[in-house]
Amino acid sequence: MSTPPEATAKPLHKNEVLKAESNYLRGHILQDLSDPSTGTISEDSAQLTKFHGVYPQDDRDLRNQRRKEGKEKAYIFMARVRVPGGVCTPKQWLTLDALADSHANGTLKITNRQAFQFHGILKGNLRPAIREVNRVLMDTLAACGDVVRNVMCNPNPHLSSLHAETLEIARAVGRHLSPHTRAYHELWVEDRLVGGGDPEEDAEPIYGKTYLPRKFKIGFAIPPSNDIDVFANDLGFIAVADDKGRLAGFTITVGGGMGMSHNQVETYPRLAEVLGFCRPEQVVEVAEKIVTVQRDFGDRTDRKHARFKYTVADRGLVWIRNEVERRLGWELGTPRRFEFTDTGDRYGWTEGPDGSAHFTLFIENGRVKGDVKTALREIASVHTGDFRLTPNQHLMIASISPENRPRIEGLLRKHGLDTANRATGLRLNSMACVALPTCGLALAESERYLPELVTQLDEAVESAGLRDDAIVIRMTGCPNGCGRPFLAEIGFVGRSPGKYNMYLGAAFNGSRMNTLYKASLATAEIIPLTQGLLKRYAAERLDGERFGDFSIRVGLVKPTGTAADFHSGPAGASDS
Ligand code: SRM
Ligand code: SF4
Repeated sequence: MSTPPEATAKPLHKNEVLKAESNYLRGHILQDLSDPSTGTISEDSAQLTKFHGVYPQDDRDLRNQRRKEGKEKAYIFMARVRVPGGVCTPKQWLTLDALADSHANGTLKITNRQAFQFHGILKGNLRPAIREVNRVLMDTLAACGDVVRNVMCNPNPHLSSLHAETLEIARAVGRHLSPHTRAYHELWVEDRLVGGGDPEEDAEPIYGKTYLPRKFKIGFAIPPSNDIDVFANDLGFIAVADDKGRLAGFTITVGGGMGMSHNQVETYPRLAEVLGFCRPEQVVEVAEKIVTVQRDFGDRTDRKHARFKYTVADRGLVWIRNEVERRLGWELGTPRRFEFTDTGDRYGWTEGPDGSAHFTLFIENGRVKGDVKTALREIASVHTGDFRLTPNQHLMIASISPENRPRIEGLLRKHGLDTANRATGLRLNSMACVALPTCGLALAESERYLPELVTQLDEAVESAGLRDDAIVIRMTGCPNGCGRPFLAEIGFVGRSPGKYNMYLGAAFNGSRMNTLYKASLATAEIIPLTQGLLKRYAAERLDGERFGDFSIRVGLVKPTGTAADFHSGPAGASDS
């Protein structure tokens, strides 16, 4: 593992020392979890438990009251269960459903990277909950932390014949880039953290002792769907078919990311750029080498500058490609042409050639609770196929056998879920991050506010005749960008309680970012302003023109951050 000379000029960030001295992610986690004097864990352990998929939080709704009462914050934990490619079994669903009630806040959150989150777990319930997750062959390892996160993949088994192969490759990449440390098993599965660890068993051949400078995100897109928002990923693979429709390989993209900080221009969201092409059997090796380039050259002195997007921006695509090829010992191919149509989900029924069927259900912001939770429990009890979490926080009940379909249709009807997908095109294309009350970084509401805002906008949508027009609207409670707001045709980013920056002009297919339209709007201003824009769009749009494109054409904003140039690799070239 080489250390670039320039990286030694500034002192390492303290997290680098913490990781190096943590004995492969053990640190003092066990002692902190066993400490009955507090409901939380120390700051150092909080950094390390992220690698185990666990975040200490507190219920922010209760902060003031607890302060007045002189009590410590209402500490709780979030645990993220990774689900490679978003596929899980009915048995796994039932286990998570029960755990949400017995050990968490009674809800399950489907994230926009095809994982599950439990919120509201008390410290004493953490280990039993995670042990139970592992019992059904799922885990929380590397769901957070400075490692490769849950690898995403388009969830639709019959959207394309490329799907099954691509899903397997995505899973192989996830397995290959999983941390090796035994600490996770000792702590959460076997419930015995052995102090020393075994240096040989623990060794991290890819990551080393200090893992990566920052989180690293990988996704697989299958055109024409860009549901995973491939350009928001550190590393993306875009499936390419040969002229017989078989998987020929992948166009590789690098350097995407959404996060920024308000008023800090040196931080910015960035679209990934096209790096090259590789064949299916080369993907795991390519992913590993790209990750090691970031391991060795990513900024370990400043965590706000530590994502791969900054390494790519600072060093340039040519340098990155040369370095990756040097490590591979062979040259990447010429990127192939790809066309994306949209970033949304295909709701409702789709049918496979074998007679099996799939039902994609709209779940607002991925929060599974109340009647929806009950319905899905009943469906999981009879379903013989699988569940697929979508990158837009929704759920596909997949591979429903012809015999079982009437029962599942009956259950959907019984709980009114057969009509959930009849919401307006605006709501069906809405996405919010979690934000309050659990997210410690939230500056404003998001998951609890966007549904209400959409309801207020729906009237204008209906009266302007836009009911069935898909318009991508996203909100986040802060500029970290979890809801990928900079890729929304209408994006809201929280600044302070009740105030949002409004962005317009992203491409419907996720290939162009939006631009700041108005800063620090109060919610009372947002509603009439957005209603007016929607009405104007309905009246003035060109035939087939998307809202994001319209915003640019009529001069509401200037376009920025386009990936359009990347859509033109030489079609059919095969030099890899
Ligand atoms: Fe995120 C941090 C929730 C997708 C960029 N994200 C957080 C934390 C863990 C807050 C924290 O660090 O204390 C949030 C937990 C809130 C809670 O109470 O649950 C959180 N992020 C989420 C989820 C659950 C949003 C959702 O509603 O679906 C998504 C979980 C995905 C998963 O399963 O792994 C989630 N986060 C994203 C995405 C979208 C994506 O990856 O496609 C992004 C933008 C893409 C990117 O990474 O650039 C994203 N999250 C961030 C950042 C900014 C990172 C940066 O380097 O710029 C943070 C803050 C940080 O890491 O310091 C963050
Ligand atoms: Fe929290 Fe900000 Fe991410 Fe929303 S965007 S979940 S507020 S970190």
